[in-house]
Amino acid sequence: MPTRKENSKDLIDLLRRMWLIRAFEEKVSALYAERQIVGLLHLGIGQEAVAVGTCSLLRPDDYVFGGHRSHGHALAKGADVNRLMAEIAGRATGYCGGKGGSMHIVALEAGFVTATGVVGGTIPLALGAAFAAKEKKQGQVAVVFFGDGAGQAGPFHESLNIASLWRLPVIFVCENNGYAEFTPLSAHTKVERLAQHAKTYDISSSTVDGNDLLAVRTAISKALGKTRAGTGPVFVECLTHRLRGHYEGDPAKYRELSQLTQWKSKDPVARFTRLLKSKKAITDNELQAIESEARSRAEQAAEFSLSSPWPAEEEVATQVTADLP
Ligand SMILES: Cc1ncc(C[n+]2csc(CCOP(=O)(O)OP(=O)(O)O)c2C)c(N)n1
Repeated sequence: MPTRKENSKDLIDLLRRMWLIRAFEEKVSALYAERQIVGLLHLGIGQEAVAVGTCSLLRPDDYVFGGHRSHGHALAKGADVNRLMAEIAGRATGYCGGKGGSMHIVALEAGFVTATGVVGGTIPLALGAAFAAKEKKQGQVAVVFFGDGAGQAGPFHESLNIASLWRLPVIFVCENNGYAEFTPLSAHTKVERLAQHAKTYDISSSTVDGNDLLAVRTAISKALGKTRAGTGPVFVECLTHRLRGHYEGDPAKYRELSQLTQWKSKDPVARFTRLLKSKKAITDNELQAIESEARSRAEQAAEFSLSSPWPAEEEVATQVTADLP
């Protein structure tokens, strides 16, 4: 743990990034409860350390891909808070003109290439970006976030095989949160650690505590060192848990209360806060300021979104297919 003098500013910045995601998603949840936001909503509350631990080490020109639970990944890569919230709220000022919604975020200027509701769907797409990065020879990498459920999908296995074979600069970040929708890991695979699959395909891998921000950063930093050096893909499995249901409104009866309580005690935001406090790297005033700044940023984004127009009727059929050059 660095001393306050060394780089407490950097550590505080990491906490600030996690708080922005937490405040953003809590605001989205509140708007959903008020029916100001509709549709399916999957929140990553409790998983912020994976997004921030990973993206805080990336270059602006690195490519990031997400899935159905990716608000945090997009924010961590630098997506605009207003445009992201507006997209989730289905407004014309959103990243995809309000037609993509929560599961289809694209924030290209931030290097967040795309997300999808198709489980495992962006894993092969990340390989495409990695292939392009390899050709360009500028040291860029592609990072793809996915859950343990995606690890049972065909494209996951095909992608690991090709990435390894072609030594593509891609980092597979598996958020193993113990559930695929309502199904516990033990009921959808015999493979308890998803990193085992990486070994099958001769890919360097590690499994880390995904609620420990610094542990995630250490693993990703090592992965980046290898990948940027041209040695091929790396697989990082982060053990974590979502503190909400699979989707907002999910009663989550499949999960024991004791399990939830246990994971709440490992909440990554509170945990990193405790660490910084124990090392006297942050004051109570600084902590308060970080939380209130994040909450007011989320409030502003909500105001921006709800005062934005809906997509125009004539826009319905646009952006449906890609225009090939
Ligand atoms: C190809 C495909 N199959 C099934 C679904 C339905 N589905 C939505 S989320 C989900 C579970 C995904 O679990 P995981 O990959 O672990 O991600 P998590 O929800 O835990 O973040 C499933 C099966 C889907 N969206 N796409």
